[in-house]
Amino acid sequence: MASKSGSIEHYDVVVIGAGVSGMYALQHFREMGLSVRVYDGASNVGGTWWHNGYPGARVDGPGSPFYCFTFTDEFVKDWDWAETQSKSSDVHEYLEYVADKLDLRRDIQFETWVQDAVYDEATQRWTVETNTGVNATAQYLICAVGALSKANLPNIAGIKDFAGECHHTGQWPHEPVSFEGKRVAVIGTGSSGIQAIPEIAKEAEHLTVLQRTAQFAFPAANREITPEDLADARENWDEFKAMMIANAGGFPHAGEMTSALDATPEEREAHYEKLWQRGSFKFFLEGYNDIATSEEANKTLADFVRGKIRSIVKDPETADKLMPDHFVMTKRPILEDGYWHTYNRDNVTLVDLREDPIERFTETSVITASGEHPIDMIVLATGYDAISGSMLRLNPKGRGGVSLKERWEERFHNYLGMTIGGFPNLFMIHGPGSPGVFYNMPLGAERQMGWIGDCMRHLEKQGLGALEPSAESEAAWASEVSGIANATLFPRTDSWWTGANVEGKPRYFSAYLGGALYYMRIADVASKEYAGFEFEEARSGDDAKAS
Ligand code: N01
Repeated sequence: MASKSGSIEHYDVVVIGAGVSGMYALQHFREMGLSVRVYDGASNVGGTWWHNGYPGARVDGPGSPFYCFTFTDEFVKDWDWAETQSKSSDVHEYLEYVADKLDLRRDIQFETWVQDAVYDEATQRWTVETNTGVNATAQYLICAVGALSKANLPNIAGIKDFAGECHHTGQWPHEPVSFEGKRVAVIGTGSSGIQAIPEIAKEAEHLTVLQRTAQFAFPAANREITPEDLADARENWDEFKAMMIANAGGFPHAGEMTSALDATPEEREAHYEKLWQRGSFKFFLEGYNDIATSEEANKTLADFVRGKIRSIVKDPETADKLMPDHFVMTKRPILEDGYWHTYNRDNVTLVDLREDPIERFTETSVITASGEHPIDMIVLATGYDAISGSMLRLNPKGRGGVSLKERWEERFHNYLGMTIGGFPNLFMIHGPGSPGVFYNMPLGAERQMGWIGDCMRHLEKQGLGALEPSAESEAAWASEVSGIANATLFPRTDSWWTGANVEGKPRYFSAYLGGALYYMRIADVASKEYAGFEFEEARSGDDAKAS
């Protein structure tokens, strides 16, 4: 039950973040009969979908209608998706609809930034302090803080002196941003940049793309969702759901089971061409099974895509600059809608920063080694301090006042991607050590929350007050995560998956790449009475709250 003593409110569960995961956390723990309070610094639900309103922002994955909550059939039956790669604003509308349907807002405090979260060993409770002066305690702290929410802002000489508008894609203003008649520079050619660049180019007087790493991008093949598609999804929802649960990425696809190297070059070319024409994530969900594990197989697909780029981009020098040279798929695969064609426009210049690095910004320009580019606006599509960054920004203090920054100085220690030794009763959603960004995120959040809820019930039934992983189970989990990753090509490329995009960050591949295996592993731990955890007897709840 929620209660109040002085200026402190008491709950069973405090959730930080009202994005997709935090929204579901609220619903799930409410259904369990627990008192829940959610805090979010934004003024609305949606998390990443609230902040990413940049031009061209869309679900860049297999998309609608399968990027959604699945815990009730009601939303599937009720909600009409418009396109397969839904616009950011459409996903946000869906999330608002869900928030209204479930009356979530009454338990969410918006515009409230959690400044600190401290564990009290005597009471076995977390205390959170917010910037509004509202403080709360809870037995459980759910960190639904987002895997991609802490912006990576580049520290480039003179950037602070730039006098024009400067926007990061992940902190996009809610007021309209006009590019008309402006000379715009975009830094970054990841998913956000590649979505934004074609849209900005259509409106701006001139667009200068400042590219550090050339990327592979595949046709998004966005299209309208027909009434037949929706009827099919609704009528066969149970079947689709079962496929999503069985699939490694949480989407309704049956994977290809053959090696690229078993096909003849002609067969391979025909297969790749078919997948290219179909677009979306077909290459990853229905492509050959060894693209991410065999250098030789990887090269067949990488060469195919490089050939496509050359065939679309008319100027050979520009095409040369756009040639990616890493293993395809080992940076987050990107979907594009007109990106390659954008370089055929007269108002677009590509600067390859590897050959022509940025020296500095001035009030009105960016100066690279080869000369000065006058600009009126900067768009920073420079990504995120991903996966661990938002947890470290929160920097909770666990047993003995040890901060997460101290605990994670060299490695993001965790068990099952959800719990951290020394931080009892704290659960991360989509954190390091979990499939997180490699899985359909709403579905992943539902499945993690289901496990966490069962774990809380277990504690209650056993009269236990706190749990945390042992050092041995954290070490074993780290080896399991690394063992799976090291069997692939992923760790061999610098990416935000490996932490290489943020200076000083521990450099290793921290996501669990085993797909559906992850959910079997966590279920197995639960079935073995939460093996790998250490428990403490519960102290009296009332005493705990009062002290
Ligand atoms: O960020 P990124 P993003 N100087 O890190 C460059 C998800 N997402 O926002 O590759 C110059 O991928 C950096 O260069 P490099 C999706 O999972 C989802 O685009 O590090 N350049 C890179 O080109 C995605 O993967 C959706 O050498 C600098 C770019 O900036 C993830 O979010 C939409 C630089 C950053 O690319 C992140 O994508 C969009 C510097 N100092 C994104 N610093 C939807 O589903 C960085 N770069 C809607």
